[in-house]
Amino acid sequence: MAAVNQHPIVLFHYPGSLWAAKITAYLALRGISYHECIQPGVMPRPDLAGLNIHYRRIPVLAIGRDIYFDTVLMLEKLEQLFPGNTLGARDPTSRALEKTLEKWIENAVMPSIIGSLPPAFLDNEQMVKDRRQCWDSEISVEAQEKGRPLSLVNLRTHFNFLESLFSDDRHWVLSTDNPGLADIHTAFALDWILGMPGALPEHFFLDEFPKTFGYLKRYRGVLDAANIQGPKPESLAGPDAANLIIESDFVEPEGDVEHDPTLLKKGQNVALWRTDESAFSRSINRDLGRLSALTSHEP
Ligand SMILES: N[C@@H](CCC(=O)N[C@@H](CS)C(=O)NCC(=O)O)C(=O)O
Repeated sequence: MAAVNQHPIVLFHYPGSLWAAKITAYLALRGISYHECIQPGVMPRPDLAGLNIHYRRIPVLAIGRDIYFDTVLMLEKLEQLFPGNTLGARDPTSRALEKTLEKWIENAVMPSIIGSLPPAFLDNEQMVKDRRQCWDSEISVEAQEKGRPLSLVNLRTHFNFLESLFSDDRHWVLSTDNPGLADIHTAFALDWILGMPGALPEHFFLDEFPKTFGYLKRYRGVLDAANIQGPKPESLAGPDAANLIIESDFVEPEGDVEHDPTLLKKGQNVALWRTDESAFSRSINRDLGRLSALTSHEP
């Protein structure tokens, strides 16, 4: 098998994608070279369908011929497969805190961020029509207007939590010298909404949470510097990205189905879909294949 850094990385994403910002930040902070294949912001995505991928979320990451869905898995793989200047915490307590922050942002902070977006953000018929296929919740300018006050109140409590974390003037979440994975988890989504002029009410948070704003400014500064100094992603058209992936070797060994509590067996035909999408989305955005591996890390 070739050394892992000889395997190309291809990131499928679109500009403005909140979750893709997390992966691009990670790659930039580590100075890892990659290719990108820019996708439409709405379905269909023929470049992915051409690779027989029906998962509808962005980003999608290929390392060699292996394709990874969901940033949780992508970050774990990049940490494992590309040793050297990794960004993850080393000791068990910090690692546990890092994971907890990842989940806190995804499950608690993210809904407040999305709910805090100005209703005008949804004044896009094509995008609203597309996202209604994916989610069961009501998506409209009116629903956004109605839900926004609660989201802003919740967002304020999240800022409050961070303000107390930074009260001792630490620079980074785990008091490290440089930003680590815990900082990417904590900052990427807040950085995304702050980068959207007028998304948060002016001075609503700024006066109350100066240390958190200082932290987010630091994060943005380090990221801007890494983007200027580091390798620029090489853009590929869909067919070129597909060829590069198909002609690459698998980067990971095939693996096994380990003690699966639902008794799935290696080699069995399976369908894969996200459980957090609408019934309609689950019925069409599902991937079919033969099960190779299933572990407690990759359930
Ligand atoms: N948990 C997923 C979330 C990905 C996600 O929701 N991405 C958004 C874009 S930022 C998305 O795909 N929305 C629906 C779409 O673009 O079709 C991850 O970590 O990768």
